[in-house]
Amino acid sequence: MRHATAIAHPNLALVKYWGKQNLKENIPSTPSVSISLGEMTTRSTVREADEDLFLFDGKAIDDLKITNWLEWLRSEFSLPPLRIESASNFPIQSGLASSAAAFACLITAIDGAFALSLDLQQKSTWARRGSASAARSIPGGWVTLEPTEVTTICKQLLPPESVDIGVIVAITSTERKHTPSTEGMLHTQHTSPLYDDWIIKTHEDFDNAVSSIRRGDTTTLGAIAESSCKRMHKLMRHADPPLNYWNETTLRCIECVEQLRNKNELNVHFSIDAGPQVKVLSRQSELAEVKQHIESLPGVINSFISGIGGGARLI
Ligand code: 2P0
Repeated sequence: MRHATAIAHPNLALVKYWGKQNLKENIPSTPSVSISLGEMTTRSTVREADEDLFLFDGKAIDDLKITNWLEWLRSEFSLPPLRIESASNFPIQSGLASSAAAFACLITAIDGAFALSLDLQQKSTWARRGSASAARSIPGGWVTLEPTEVTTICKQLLPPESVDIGVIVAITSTERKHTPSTEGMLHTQHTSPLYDDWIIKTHEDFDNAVSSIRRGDTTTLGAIAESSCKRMHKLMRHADPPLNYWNETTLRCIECVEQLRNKNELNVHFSIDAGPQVKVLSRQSELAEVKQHIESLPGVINSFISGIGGGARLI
């Protein structure tokens, strides 16, 4: 029986993606930049079986996104029925990019088990067809994802240890998010009057972020990341009806980061995805100090530090 096990990390977009230019191929409207979160890991084992079965943390689940994606993959490759066993060391579907790690891990394990011989770009494309952010979890380190007319180009801009940045992840809720990202994105792009401006500004953010990463300028990069995050959430709040992923603790974390920057003069910036969790970018030498401040806030369930991780890989 053919089988393989892979691991992958979720990624944190410093310049964010929110909106699609091609729904069928799941191609984002804008380029994005991300870092791989090495402390958070999804592990998937794929093996040939008598029928398809998907187990998450040992429990059988029915996931339409995965079923449809497998059907698409089978239209190009001859694959047997699969038993897929996955587990993550972080809460899923709560704004921590679990689907990014999941699809990057799956295509890596399937490629390994059935010798599909996919190169990095092809794996990234298949991961994107499951979840666009998953395309960025294939290379690891500092990653760019750029749309073309028909596909996306994914590149590792720099390897993991190149820039002095770490991340504190603050968990403010373990509930599943109320609006899945795809649904939230389509609703936003169809109803928010700020959408056209978002596209223009995100292209500018992308160019500026790439050059500040290359220069190792973490202050400028942090400011771009924070403003991309704020712009994305403002875009959603202007949708009709408005879309809000934050809770009271999210706001408390934001205030804390602003204080640490303005009063304590720490080089810290926040980023928040489609959920209430807060990620704080900081110099590595200041991570422990920042974590102490964040975890003392009422409502923060727990927090942990993550360095920049590698790409999706077989183990
Ligand atoms: C990102 N997010 O760039 C943005 C920022 C969340 C906020 O990509 O529809 O799960 O499956 O492509 O990739 C989350 O959306 O959405 C996401 P689909 P995905 O990381």
